[in-house]
Amino acid sequence: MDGIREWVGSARSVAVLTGAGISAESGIPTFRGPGGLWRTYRPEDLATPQAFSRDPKLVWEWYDWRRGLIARAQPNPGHFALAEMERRSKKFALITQNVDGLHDRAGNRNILKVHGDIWVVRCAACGRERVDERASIPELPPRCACGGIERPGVVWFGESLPADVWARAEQAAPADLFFVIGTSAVVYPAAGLVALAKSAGAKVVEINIAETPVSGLVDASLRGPAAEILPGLLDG
Ligand code: BJW
Ligand code: ZN
Repeated sequence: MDGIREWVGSARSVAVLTGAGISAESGIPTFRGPGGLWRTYRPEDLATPQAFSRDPKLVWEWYDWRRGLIARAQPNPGHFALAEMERRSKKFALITQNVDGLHDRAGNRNILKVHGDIWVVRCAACGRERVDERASIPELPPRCACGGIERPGVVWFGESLPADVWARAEQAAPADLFFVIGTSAVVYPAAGLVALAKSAGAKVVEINIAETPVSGLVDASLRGPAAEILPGLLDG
């Protein structure tokens, strides 16, 4: 821990990749692992463009349920520690796979949402986007002024990541210090940022309660809940 605290203190640039595990202690279910969403729901029924074309109402009901959960949740000490880390860093980028917006609510500024944002809705017909922060949308699926069906502004399997955001993530990853936090690191291309950072010479630190496919690649592994470990990296 002491060595990593020093890395945090001396790094000229820091990049962080987060996944669902950082929001677990805010009460938001992860995707994989015990209690994960994919234990109850099949990704292909809910998180693909094909699923949405087949049954937009079903997909929306699932997202509406998650919006309600997220609206009631609060950022946890892990999120707040990352906001503090950004304030203390000369150069900092927070690359997140999460769509929940808890990093924004904790106070981070340079956030790259590579899998989109659950509070954004986009017309599937004309592409118009709007922010809708209602915890529950009264009529599902919602419709655009053009008459088209709107969809959640998230990235589903088989879809490309937003090109501009992804380009900025690839630029930010080769920092002095790279944290990979609370992600199973199985979903690509996001998981590939870890190897990108490592091969560019970054010191890579993983924070996770369990081993992942990138554990063998990193310079240090901190095993435990992110909300407990992250605040400790800023002490002293
Ligand atoms: C804690 C903790 C605590 C718990 N403290 N830790 C090979 C075969 C088939 C497909 C592919 C393939 N290779 C690549 C692909 C494509 C596919 C992919 O990666 N598939 C693999 C799964 C096999 N990728 C894509 O399709 C991507 N697009 C793409 O590649 O475009 C190019 C393309 C275009 C056209 C055709 C083909 C390619 C898009 C991926 C989109 C992912 N979307 C989702 C849903 C987002 C919206 C929503 O939220 O509903 O993103 S899926 C889901 O997984 C979500 C997450 O962001 C993502 C990653 O999950 P994450 O965050 O890692 O969560 P978990 O649950 O997996 O892990 C939690 C971790 O936390 C665990 O490790 C725990 O131990 C830990 N943890 N509590 C610290 N307290
Ligand atoms: Zn429209």
